[in-house]
Amino acid sequence: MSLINRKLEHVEICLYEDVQGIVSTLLEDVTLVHQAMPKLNTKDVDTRTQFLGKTLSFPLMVTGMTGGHEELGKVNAVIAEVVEEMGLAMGVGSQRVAVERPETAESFRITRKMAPTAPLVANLGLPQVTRGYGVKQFMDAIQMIEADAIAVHLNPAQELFQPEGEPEYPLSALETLRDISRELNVPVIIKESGTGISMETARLLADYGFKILDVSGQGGTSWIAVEMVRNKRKSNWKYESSQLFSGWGIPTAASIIETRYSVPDSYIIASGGIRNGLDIAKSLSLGANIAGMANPVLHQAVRGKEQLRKFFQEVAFQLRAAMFLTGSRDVVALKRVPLIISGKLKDWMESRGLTLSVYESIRKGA
Ligand code: IPR
Repeated sequence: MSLINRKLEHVEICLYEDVQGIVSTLLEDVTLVHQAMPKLNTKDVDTRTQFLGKTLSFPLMVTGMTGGHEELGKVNAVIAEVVEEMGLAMGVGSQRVAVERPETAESFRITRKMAPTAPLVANLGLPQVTRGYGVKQFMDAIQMIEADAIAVHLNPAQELFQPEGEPEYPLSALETLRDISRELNVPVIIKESGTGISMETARLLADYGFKILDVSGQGGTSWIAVEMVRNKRKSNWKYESSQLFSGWGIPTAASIIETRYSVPDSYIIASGGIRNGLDIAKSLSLGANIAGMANPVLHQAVRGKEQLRKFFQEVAFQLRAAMFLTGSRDVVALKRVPLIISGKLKDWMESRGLTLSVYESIRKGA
């Protein structure tokens, strides 16, 4: 199957197959403590934040999803136009397809045309670094959308179960990436792909100088499940194994905690199963700097700009509501709100040697 067809099939599966929320983010185990006397008016709540030197109207990035075909370019155009209008940030899908098949580059370029001022994030995979990508290919991807940063995705689980996958993750890839990053004019974001970043991985990435981390935890789109569907369609021998592992990973809430704990000065993007403004508020209160959302945006974008606009307006209202009801005047204040961590998330923390009291001081200081 060609790379372009794979791009189309991935989006089709995310839209029409059951590959969502196979396991939980564990954000349901986080309770923000209600304040009956918030000490402010709703209009005083300031949801703005800084990202890549630009101001977001509220802390949300549409994380990288697609590109590589004319039809996928149309989806990117809708998202980019609404993102620009609403003061948000946006990432594009893996640009390997456009680096290798330049005739598809327009499906990515369109994002900068439709979003001339929004923070835009380019995207390539770490496996490409192992296979010879260097500064030139990175610069191609960055210049293609005049990006403000480039995300490098880690997807060992997805590659492993992908019928045509190439799961190559030697430590030398990180060394090469560090060398490449020194030649770039924009920062590198390291992002997972739905299976989360652990404290060991976060520390390792920080040791190599990578401290902007998109946790992309478990609880949203399972890319192992996406490949499971593809394995089934192809009657591939990996089908049953991909089914067995479809719930593999670190829940998003746990991944935020692990990352903040192990790299206190990291910039954290919370993604993986973020579905509404309350999820964003909980993620920020756990220690994330902004949140990222993909699949719900895709579903609205294919229905058109007006649908997507309404969706973002509602998400912004939900975030504002959570901030108001916790007495948080701005997004930094969310880090200091009292919260209850219970259930599996509490168990997770205990098993990983993280006491609530130690974590309290870390998230408040972040
Ligand atoms: P590449 O980079 O090979 O085009 O990516 P892929 O098709 O293996 O997977 C892209 C989606 C992932 C990163 C969730």
